[in-house]
Amino acid sequence: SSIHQFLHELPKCEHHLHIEGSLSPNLLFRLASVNKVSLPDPSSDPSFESPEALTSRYERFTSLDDFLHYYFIGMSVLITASDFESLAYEYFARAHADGVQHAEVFFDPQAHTQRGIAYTTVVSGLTAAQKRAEKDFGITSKFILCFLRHLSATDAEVTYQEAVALGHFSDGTIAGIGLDSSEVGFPPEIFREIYASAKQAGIRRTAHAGEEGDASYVQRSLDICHTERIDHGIRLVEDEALVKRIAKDRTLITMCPLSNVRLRCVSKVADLPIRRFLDEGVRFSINSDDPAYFGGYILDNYCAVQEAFGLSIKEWKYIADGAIEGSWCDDERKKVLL
Ligand code: ES4
Ligand code: ZN
Repeated sequence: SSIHQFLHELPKCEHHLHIEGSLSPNLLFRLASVNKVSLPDPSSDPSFESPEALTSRYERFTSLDDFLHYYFIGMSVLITASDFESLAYEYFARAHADGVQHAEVFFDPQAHTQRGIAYTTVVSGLTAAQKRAEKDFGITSKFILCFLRHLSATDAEVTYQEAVALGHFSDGTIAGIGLDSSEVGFPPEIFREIYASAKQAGIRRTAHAGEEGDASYVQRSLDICHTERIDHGIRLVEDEALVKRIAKDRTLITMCPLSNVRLRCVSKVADLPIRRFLDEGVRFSINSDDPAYFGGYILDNYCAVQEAFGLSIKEWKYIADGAIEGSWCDDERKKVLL
C-alpha cells in the first residue's frame, strides 16, 4: 500500500538494536557447526532440534528472562572477529534495505568475555562491518557498550576500564554506554559510579528502563545515572509528572513495539502509549530490539505501529524528525538526514 511505501522510504534512524539479537536461527546453527560449539541437547530442550523449532519457540516467550535464556545461548556460537563482522554486516545490509540511514547499535561485551572471547575480538569484528557498511550502503553508525545488569558493578567496571584504556571512548570507536538484561531487582543505582565517570568524560549515556520495571526505574535512571535517553520506557506513563518532565527535556524514548508484545510487556501493539506520547510531546523512536528473536526488523515495527494507530503523514514526519534529533551523530550528519 502507499502508506507502506511511505514508511519504507521515510529516512529512519535505529537507536535500539542489540547486535547479538540479530543472530537468526539459521546462522546460529551454521556457526555452532562451523565453530564446534555444542548447543543444548534437544532431548532436554526440543527447541534445539532445528532452526525451525527454535523459531517457533521464539514465538512463545513468557517474559524478558525467558527470552534472555535463549539470547545468551544463541550468542555462544560467536567466536571469531569474522563471526562478529558477518553478523553486523548482515544487520547493516538488512537495515539499509528497510530504509535506515543511521544506526546506533548495542553490544554486550561481558556476554563474550565471560566465555573467553576477548573484548578486542568483538570490537574489531564490529568496527570492520561498520566501515564496510558505510562504504557499501552509506549507512552511518555508532556503537553503544551495554553492561549486563544481572552481573556485578565490579564486573561492569572492569569492562568499562578496558574500553577506556584502549581509548575507545575518546577515539569514537564507542559512542556511549547502556544498561540491559534483567531489569526488576537490578536498579540503575548499582551502576551510578560508572555513569558518573562516563558523564565526567563526556560519554553518551542510556539505559533500559520501564520495560518490565515500574516508572521509578525510569526516574532513577535519569536522576541517579544521568541518562540522556531511556530504552523502552513504556511504563513511564504510570507517572504523570515524569511524562511531563521527559517531554519538556526532550529525552528520547527508544520504543520496540514487537519486542514488547513478544515479551508480554503489553498484550498488543495498540496498548503501547504511542498516542499519549504524541499528545504530550514526548519524543520517541521506533526500533527492532532483537529482530531475529521478535519476528521483525525496523520496518515491520513501523508497520505494526501504523496498523495499530493509523497515524497521519504529519505524525510520522514528527516521529522521524524526533529520531534524527535524538541521534548521537554530529550536526552535519543530522542536517543531511533532516
Ligand atoms: C534486551 Cl528486550 C531486552 N531487554 C533487556 N535487555 C536486553 N538485551 C537484549 N534484549
Ligand atoms: Zn533492548
